[in-house]
Amino acid sequence: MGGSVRGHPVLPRRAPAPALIDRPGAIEAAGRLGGPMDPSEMLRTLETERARGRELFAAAASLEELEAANVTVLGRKSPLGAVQRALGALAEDQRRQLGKAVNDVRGELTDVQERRREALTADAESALLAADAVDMSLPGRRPPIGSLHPLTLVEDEIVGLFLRLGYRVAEGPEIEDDWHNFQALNIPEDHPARTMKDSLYVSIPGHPELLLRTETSAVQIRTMQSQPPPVYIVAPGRVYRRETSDPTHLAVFHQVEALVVDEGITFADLKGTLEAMAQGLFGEDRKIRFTPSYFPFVEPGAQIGVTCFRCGGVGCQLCGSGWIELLGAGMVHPKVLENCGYDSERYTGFAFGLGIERVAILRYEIPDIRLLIEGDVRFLERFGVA
Ligand code: FA5
Repeated sequence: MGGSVRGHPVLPRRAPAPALIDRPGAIEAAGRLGGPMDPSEMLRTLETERARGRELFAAAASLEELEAANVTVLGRKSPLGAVQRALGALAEDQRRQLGKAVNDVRGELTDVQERRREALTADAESALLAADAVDMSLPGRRPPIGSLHPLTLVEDEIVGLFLRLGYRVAEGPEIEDDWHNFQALNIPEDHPARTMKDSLYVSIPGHPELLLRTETSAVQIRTMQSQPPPVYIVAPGRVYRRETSDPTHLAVFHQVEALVVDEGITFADLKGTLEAMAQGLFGEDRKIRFTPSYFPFVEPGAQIGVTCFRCGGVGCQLCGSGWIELLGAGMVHPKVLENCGYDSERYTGFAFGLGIERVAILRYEIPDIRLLIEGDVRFLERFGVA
C-alpha cells in the first residue's frame, strides 16, 4: 500500500521483511530491542519520528527550545540518525528506497523547523521592539533655553515705545573724541565732566583725546551732522564713568538718548513725551517729577525722577529723597544746533537721556543695581534666564 504524507511519498507502513541485509552486524543498536534494525522497523521509526518531530518543533516556545528539539529529532544521536546509519547495511534496492524515505522525512522536518524558527524569530523581534518602544505621543523634554537679560528686555521696551511713535534708532561709537563728547555739546573746557575724575581716557598712539563716552548725547551730534532736520531718533548704548558703584550707581551702564528737532517744538512736547513714556513703562500710579537742572547742551534743563518703589516717595535707604532719578532732559541749546549746521532760528528741539538700569530697578523692584551685572543665577532665574 503506497501513500503520501503532506506530499511526501512514503513507503507502505507494513513493508515486507527485508530480503537482503548485506552487513547485518553493521546495523547498530537502534532497534526496539537494541539489536539490528530491519527495514520495516526503520520505516516505523521514520513515521514515529516524523510525527514526534512535528510535535516537538511546534511545541518549542523559544529559539533555545527549538534548538534542543533539533538535536533530539535531527541530531546524530537521534533515532533518525540511527536509521540513517543503518542504511549502509541494506541491500542496494532497499537502501535506495529507504534512503529516499529518510531524506523525505528529514527534508519535511527541516522545513517545519525552519518555519517555526522564522515565527519564533519574528516573535522575539516584536517582543524586543515592544520592550524598546518609544511613546511618540509623550511630550518631549525641553532643554532650558534661557531668555533675554532684564536690561535687554527694558531696552527693547523703551526703544519699541518710541518706534511706535515714529522715531528711528541711531547709533554711535563707544570710544569718542573730545569734539563729539564735549565741545559740540557745549561743554566748555572747565566743565567738571571733562576732568579725569569723571571720564575714562583711552590711550591710542596718534589719536589724542579719545575717551570712553560718558553719555549717549554724542549721538545727537553725529545724527545732526549726518542729516538735515527734522530729526526723531532714539539711541541706546553703553556709557562709562569713573564712579564708585553703590545700590543705584554703576561705572559702566546703559542709556537711551532721544533727540527731536523740528519746527515749533516746545517744552510742552518734551513734557508730554516724557509723561507718555513714564506711563508706558511704570503704569499710571507712579508719580514723576520735573526738577530744574543744568546740562550745558540744553536750555532749560531738567531732571526727571520717579517715586521709589520701596518707600512710595517717603524716603528710604535706597533712594534717599523718595525719588529715583531716571533721566536728564531739556530743550536743545541753540549753540548745539549751530555746531551741527542747523538754523537755530527756524528749528527747535528737545533731548533726554535715561538710564536703562534705573528703569530696570524701578520696573522689577530690584533692591541693588549691581545685581543686574553680577550674573547670579538665583537672581536671573526670576527672568527665565538660566
Ligand atoms: C546725562 O547723562 C545727560 N546726557 C542726560 C541728558 C541728555 C540731559 C539729553 C539733557 C539732554 P546724567 O548724568 O544725569 O545725564 O545721566 C542720565 C541718567 O543716566 C540718570 O538720570 C540715570 O538714570 C542714569 N545714570 C547716571 N549715572 C548713573 C550711574 N552711575 N549708574 C547708573 N545709572 C546712571
